[in-house]
Amino acid sequence: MSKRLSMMGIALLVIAIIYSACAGPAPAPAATEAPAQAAAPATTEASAATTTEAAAAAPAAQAGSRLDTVKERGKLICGVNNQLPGFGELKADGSFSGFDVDFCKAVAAAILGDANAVEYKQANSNDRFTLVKTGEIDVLFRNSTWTTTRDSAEVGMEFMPVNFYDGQGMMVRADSGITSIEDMDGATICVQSGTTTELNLADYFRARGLDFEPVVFDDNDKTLAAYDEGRCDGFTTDKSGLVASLTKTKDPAANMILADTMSKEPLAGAVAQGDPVWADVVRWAVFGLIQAEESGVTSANVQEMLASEDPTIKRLLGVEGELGAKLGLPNDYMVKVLEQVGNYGEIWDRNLGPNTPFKLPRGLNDQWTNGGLLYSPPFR
Ligand SMILES: N[C@@H](CCC(=O)N[C@@H](CS)C(=O)NCC(=O)O)C(=O)O
Repeated sequence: MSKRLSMMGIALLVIAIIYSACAGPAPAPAATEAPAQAAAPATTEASAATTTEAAAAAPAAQAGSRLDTVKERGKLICGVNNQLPGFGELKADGSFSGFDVDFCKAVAAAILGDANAVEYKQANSNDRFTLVKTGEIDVLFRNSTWTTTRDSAEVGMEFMPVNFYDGQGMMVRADSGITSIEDMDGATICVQSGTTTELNLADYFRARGLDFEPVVFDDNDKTLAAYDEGRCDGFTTDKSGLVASLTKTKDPAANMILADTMSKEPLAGAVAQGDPVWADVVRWAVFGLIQAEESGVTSANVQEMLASEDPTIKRLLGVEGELGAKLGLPNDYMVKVLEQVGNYGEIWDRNLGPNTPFKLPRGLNDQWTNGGLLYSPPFR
């Protein structure tokens, strides 16, 4: 009996050692989420505060929201792509342009009344979330897919409303005889690291019992160049990225994008977890762009619309109610955004629409009233 008890004692001791060994590293993930817990109950804070990162986060929480930092600084620091025509591109004159870039401008106009008050920082597929988390950038608008892991404490992103519903696709040479991914058993495929693309590729081929050989690079230009030089049978990325990249191939007509959609890629802006005031500002700037399109308010008619009798438009433009003030913004924040940047549809048309090389159909990125997925919660 006593032997059995002492065996139980040893077992309990072993469990305790294992538990404490496991408990040792546990604060690490908590620490990464520490800013998110700033306003959480004291018990959560207490455990997180045992870590250096949590301690470092404490003054930031006391200092207030990043909204104040941006106002004091007088400019927004926005992480964008530099290699993706139509979405985020660094031009020869040093300026950035594209669909995502215009969302940076909208947020700057909402807060500072000036769409040009933005410092752009190039964010690549491997450093983008670190830049957000360390606070080097205030917000990321860079064709980034909202996933569970990225949204979790581990990566620590707070995703904004989806600004582009995308899916992964495949580019192949037009004369390859390939008509669908099912024809690509044994293919070599150029793919970029640090992306959902790389993970989906493996899932998609494995699920269909197809073999492939990935050829991996750390940026889009290198990945595309390798494909264009004939080192790969296929080049895979988000379909938005394929359309943009096609324009950069030596002979766009010699390539084609297959119809297959390999994944869901809801692309969205992201801010760091733990600053709900900041997240709401960015979130309601994006929703404002979407609502304005639904309500028919544009850069051209926004001044006339100030006299609209439509209650949603009145609240959106700050003619009635205090919605801006509730967010820590001027009540007419959306007037500034719309005057200087336009609504979601105008941003789309300017960067991706019929008068651009991309001519993208709205598809899922149409308003819910037109059968798409764009849907702003009510402005009230
Ligand atoms: N949406 C995917 C893919 C994003 C991504 O990084 N795509 C590549 C290929 S289109 C890109 O933008 N590369 C630009 C660069 O390397 O700077 C993700 O969030 O992981």
